[in-house]
Amino acid sequence: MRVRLPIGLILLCLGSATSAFTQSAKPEICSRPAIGSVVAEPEDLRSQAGVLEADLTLRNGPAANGQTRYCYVAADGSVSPTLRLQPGDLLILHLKNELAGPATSPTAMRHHASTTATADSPTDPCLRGEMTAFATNLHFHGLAIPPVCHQDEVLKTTINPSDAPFEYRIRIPAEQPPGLYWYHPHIHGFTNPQVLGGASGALLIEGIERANPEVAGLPERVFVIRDQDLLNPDAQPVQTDSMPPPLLLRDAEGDILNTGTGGGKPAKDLSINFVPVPYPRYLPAGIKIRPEEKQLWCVLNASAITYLDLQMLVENKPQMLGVVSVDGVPINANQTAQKKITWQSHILLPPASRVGIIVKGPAAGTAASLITRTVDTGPAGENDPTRPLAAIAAEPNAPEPSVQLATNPTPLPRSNNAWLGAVKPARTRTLYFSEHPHDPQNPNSRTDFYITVEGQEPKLFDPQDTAPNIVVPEGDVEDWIIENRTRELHAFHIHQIHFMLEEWNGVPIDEPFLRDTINVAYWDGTSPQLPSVKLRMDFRDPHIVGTFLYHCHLLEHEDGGMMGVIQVVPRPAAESTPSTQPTPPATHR
Ligand SMILES: [Cu+2]
Repeated sequence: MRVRLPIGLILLCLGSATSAFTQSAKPEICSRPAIGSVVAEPEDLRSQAGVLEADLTLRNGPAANGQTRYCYVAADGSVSPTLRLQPGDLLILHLKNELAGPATSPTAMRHHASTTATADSPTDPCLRGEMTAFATNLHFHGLAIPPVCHQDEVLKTTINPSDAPFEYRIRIPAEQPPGLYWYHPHIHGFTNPQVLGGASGALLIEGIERANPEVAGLPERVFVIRDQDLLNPDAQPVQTDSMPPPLLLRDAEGDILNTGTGGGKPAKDLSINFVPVPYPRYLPAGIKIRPEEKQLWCVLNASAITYLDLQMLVENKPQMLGVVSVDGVPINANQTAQKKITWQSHILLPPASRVGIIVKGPAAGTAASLITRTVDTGPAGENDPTRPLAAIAAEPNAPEPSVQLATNPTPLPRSNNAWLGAVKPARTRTLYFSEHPHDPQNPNSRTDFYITVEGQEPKLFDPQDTAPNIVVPEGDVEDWIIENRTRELHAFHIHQIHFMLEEWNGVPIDEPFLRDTINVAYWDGTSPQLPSVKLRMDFRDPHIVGTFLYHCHLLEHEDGGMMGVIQVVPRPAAESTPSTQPTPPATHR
């Protein structure tokens, strides 16, 4: 699709061509490990005496193939470090924006007339609200922290390259469940190019061994799986059988559509801790582990659009993986049930989801690998074929991970909150995903992406119109039914809170944990019954009062408009909140 660049952007591109992008003597910005190299853990930035204060700089730069890479760089040079904190700690980040160059995407350009800040933009980054290709901000995905500027506010907060370092000052709630969270930019219209380019990092709330003694003493590792544009977009698939190569069609975003075969050219390449595993040969990264050693792996799918279905193979046989946490929340942390591990042979991870898994190293001398299996994303979805991520080598001298969980942890106190599943919802709402191609006959025509509260007019998210689509009193619990009226998967995410999956396509589910991101199945095009999830939404936490977002976490869809605004309004002081009451809940207005 032809895109017309605004004059300002053209001038900026020309200006930057001689500054940030062509000085060959400088070291490569956001350089990446070699294909096939051994996976290194991200560096840890750890809180001390209850405080983690750190400088982070967001940079970008061109790769040899012309793609734009993004990365966070800490003062010590570490790239996209893991922020490690304890519940109750203070996190102080000074974020400097050093974005430069021709860094925009056709997806973003289509939806936004302007990609550069205007001359009269507000000087206060908290009030600016101008989403441009060179602006950035931070979202702390999964944390139950206030949606206000300098904490976790992304509707207005925009930090420009000319700004001084911007301070984030966040108190991790004492009740924040121990597990894996993450940080990434959230500039509407430009989140996709920044995250796809690599702008993401892990945030780990330590102490899962206090919620689950079965992981006490285990070495802990962090793996961040990201997607990126294909390094070899013109290569033909390497066929491993006699199947004819599948017909490749592209959607309006230029992504290769789901072939439905499990093979063929993927829509995106993948990397693991930035080690690329590119199509078409998928030379795996290397993971070393001592033979039969048990480890806790904290895995984040930081992909912009790629679904993962993780599996570990030993001698080509799937291994059972012990899931101990999902989206940062330990399994059965607050219930009397004793089962704190669920064993699975493969784990679906939509974009933005995390999982903590107990993994056992293979016996010495056996071949093992970490793969992602194909995900059927629907006829309008992207092609996510089966492919390896890493070859796992069992070596007696493999280096031990730098983090080892406490061997004799103090158990976490039980939450005073009633289990979400036992609280009566105040009301039920229905929301639905829908898409509208401008030319239904042309799969390459522009598509608008919507998430709509039933009864309201479908409307593309507009950062200039932040009137809430949904208003909820603090303290309430609601049931939300999220329908998918499209022919591809979507991943529903809401900021600030976690929710409980109650029903999957109308079938009751009993999950003893919470999520902040959930896959919604695609519509087959004929069934009268639309695919849906029913979620119990928890607005009891007073920390989250304010205005924030819910959206699809497939970032092309989010940038394309599939996002809405919710406001949690404070409950009058005279009215007691039902947050600490057991069932039956207090009455609701
Ligand atoms: Cu979506």
